[in-house]
Amino acid sequence: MARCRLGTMKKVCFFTSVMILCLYTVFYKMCIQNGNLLLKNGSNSTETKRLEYNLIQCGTQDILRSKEDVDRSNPEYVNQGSSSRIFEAALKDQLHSEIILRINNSRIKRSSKSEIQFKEMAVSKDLLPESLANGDSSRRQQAKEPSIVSNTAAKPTKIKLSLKKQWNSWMIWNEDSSSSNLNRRLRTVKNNYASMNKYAVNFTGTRKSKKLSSKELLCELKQRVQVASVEFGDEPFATCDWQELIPSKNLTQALGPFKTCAVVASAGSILRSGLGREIDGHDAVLRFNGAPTIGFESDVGRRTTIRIINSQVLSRQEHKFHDNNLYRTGVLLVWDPAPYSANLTEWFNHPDYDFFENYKKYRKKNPNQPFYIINPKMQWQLWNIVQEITAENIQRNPPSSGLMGILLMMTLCDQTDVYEFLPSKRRTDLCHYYERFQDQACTMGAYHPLMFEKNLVKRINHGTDEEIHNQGKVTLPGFRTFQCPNTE
Ligand code: NCC
Repeated sequence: MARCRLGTMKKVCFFTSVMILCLYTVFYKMCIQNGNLLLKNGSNSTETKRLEYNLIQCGTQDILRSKEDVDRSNPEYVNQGSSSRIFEAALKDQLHSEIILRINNSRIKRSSKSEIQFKEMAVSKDLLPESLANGDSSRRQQAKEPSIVSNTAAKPTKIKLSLKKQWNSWMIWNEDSSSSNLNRRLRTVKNNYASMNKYAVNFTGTRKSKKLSSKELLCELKQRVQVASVEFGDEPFATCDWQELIPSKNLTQALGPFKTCAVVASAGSILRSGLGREIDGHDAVLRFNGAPTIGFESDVGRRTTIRIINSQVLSRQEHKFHDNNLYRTGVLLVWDPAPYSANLTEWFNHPDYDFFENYKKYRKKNPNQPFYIINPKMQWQLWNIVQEITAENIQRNPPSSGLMGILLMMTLCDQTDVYEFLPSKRRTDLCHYYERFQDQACTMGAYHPLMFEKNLVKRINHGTDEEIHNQGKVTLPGFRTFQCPNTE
């Protein structure tokens, strides 16, 4: 009897083991093969590429221009001054976020942790904000995971390897990016700015019903955007003190023409690019705000021909504009957002940041360094075009310094190479190559309609996708080098 029971038990055990083995094999095959298949099938469709690109759109912070914006847009946001708080708030979001890839109604859900395998070259540990390094260890552990690529990450599984391969080859900016590509938080900020209308934007243009060709778009820029600086004699800059302060030669007389120019965006992704030598090989190099060269020469180069700064840099104490040697090199240009329809006098009486006194002070101290004030009409001429080629309402704020710099160089140079404005394969949430805080808003835009600016630049690129991928490089023709109908 006992022997019989033993026999039955042996049989049950055997069959159960076989069943488990079979189920395991079937389950394993389904997971791995379906995962790869879904991605392979998706590899031809632009929709899938777009969705794949969206995978990096998780985890956010917002760059807001002023305290006023912070209050109006969302009380929980803080500005750059407290970047560690921003950083921690964003990490909370990242930890809650899941990346969802929808392909043919199927969904592959990945936790934020697996995003680590997706980002090829993000941020190394030494770039982490001190706020994290000082936090309690369990939280630190948790917080680091979504934002750091560990060189010693556990061996990726087959599915992760497959995803990574696709990712690398698709890391090209989608020129039709829309707010659906933004995470929820950045989308909300964008919508708030689109309705806030701080500068009383009264857009009367029409949205382009058909997509303009690259050439048509270039002609719109060439014919409608006037790159100009404030000149002595323009009201209210007609008094004697201004005569001494505004450079006597205007922008285009003083600068250029150049054959080749480089525009260096300040994005963190330029770190470890080794682009320094190539950038310095251009006839003129443009940089932005407080972007340094010392200590970063191999990635960003050492020459600075022109520096565009926004009015915050000139007005806010923390930038130490008068004392920092960084600003002593090259030609300076400052811009400040003006109301959409304001004339120079109205703007002068109500600038966004009151930089005029500091401008005067700097000019008196450094009379030999050319320093221009950009005529604010340029920013809205440019904004109008970005809005017209975009199907949705963009932020009703001026474009970033980046797009203004690009337009300036297209005016002065026969060829302009722009670096890391469109993110390369090194894409990271690290806001600037010279600072430690991370904020996706720096690349995608919060206050500025930056994502839409990037769409425009992608559409007029004369370079290749490989160059965007490897060098974050876009090549743009100078306005002098092509003709447009009905003008020349
Ligand atoms: O960050 P910022 O720009 O100085 O960068 C210069 C230009 O590089 C491009 N960029 C930057 C970072 C990134 N991750 N991706 C990018 O594409 C953008 O085109 C950007 O214009 C500005 O436009 O003037 C801005 O200035 C800063 C800030 O005022 C200055 O750095 C001085 O501290 C703004 N940040 C804040 O106001 C908090 C930023 O929104 C725009």
